[in-house]
Amino acid sequence: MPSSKWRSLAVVCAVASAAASVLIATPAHADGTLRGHAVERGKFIGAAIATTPLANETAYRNIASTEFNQITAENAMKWESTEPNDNQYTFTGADQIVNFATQNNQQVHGHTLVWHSQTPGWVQGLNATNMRAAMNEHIATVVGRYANNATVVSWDVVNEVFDDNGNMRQSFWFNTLGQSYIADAFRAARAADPNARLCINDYNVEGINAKSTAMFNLVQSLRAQNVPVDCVGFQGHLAIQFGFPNDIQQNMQRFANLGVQVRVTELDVRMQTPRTAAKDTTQAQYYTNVINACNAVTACAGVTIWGFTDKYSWVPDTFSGEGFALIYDNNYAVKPAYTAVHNALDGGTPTNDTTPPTTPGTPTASAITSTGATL
Ligand code: G2I
Repeated sequence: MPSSKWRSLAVVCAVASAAASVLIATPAHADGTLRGHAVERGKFIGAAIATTPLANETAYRNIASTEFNQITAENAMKWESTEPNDNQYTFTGADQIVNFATQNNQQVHGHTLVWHSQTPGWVQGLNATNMRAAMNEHIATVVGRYANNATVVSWDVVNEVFDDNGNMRQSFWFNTLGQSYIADAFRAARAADPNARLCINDYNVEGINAKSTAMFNLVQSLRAQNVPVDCVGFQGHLAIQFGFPNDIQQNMQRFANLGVQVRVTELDVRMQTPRTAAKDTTQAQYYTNVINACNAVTACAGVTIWGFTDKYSWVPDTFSGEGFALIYDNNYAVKPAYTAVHNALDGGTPTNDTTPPTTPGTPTASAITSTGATL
């Protein structure tokens, strides 16, 4: 299903891939950015970006622009940010993210349209008729704003619709509108931007369990009813003390077999404090495992990390006594987890290869196709 947005990505990838293929001539696995190696694989590597450090810190901007080819707004596109009052829209933060991405040849995944959290009280108190109208109008306005913007390619249409047991979450959306709000939201998003890829997103669905099976059944059912669900997002908020979901690849593949794209949307791997070298090693292995799983599933478009520096991670604010979940430390130094992501994308293991680089030749034509690289 070609679209202007998806075609434009193919061009981006072809250009970036040509540049990246020059990098291959440098010492094996020793350098290259995450995004360079991701493009070679036809995948994206992304980060959630916060608007305040983006505006204020050069180091933050430099890493955000050079290492990642995909961005998700950590908070700036949520309902409370974009429509804090009924029909009063503010796109300052959202536009800041989108403009940064455009300048840096990155693509934006819109997060998120319909969620029980970070949605203003005025929405939560509406009656059913007015709530459904407000939801449809919000989606039409927010998605519509970027419908002709080639940078914004996909949306989390609904977020976290299940509770931890895999039942429908008893949110104000569900309690007021019933389950039909989910199909309505997807249809409204498709109407607002026929070319955007539309995702359902949740946490604790990385492995095969009751919740991911409920997600599987819902996606299958929605698609059987021609509801335009294009993609499933596995958030990937992992913790080393809980073990790794070793069936993540198998789980992603069963969704892929439904015909949807899959992606890891909010990856981080927290640990209990204090941080130790041993915990860093375990954390790095988790990052490796996730990237390897995405690499192994053709329908996996890429992996987005939920931030990149521990300095701005949401984890310590939410989980007392836990942290250090990301791939750069508080001072923007790379951690073993960075090297893990790098090498898993690069496809090799670290070597001490000191062979001088060969003279770069003419880059070969990119093998990336629009299908293989579709975000
Ligand atoms: O909770 C982790 C993520 C789970 N999946 C959906 C994501 O959207 C969610 O992201 C987090 C952000 O990383 C936090 O930054 O969502 C939180 C809200 O549920 C965000 O936290 C909020 C704080 O609660 C607010 O106090 C703060 O004003 O961030 C706001 C902006 O810094």
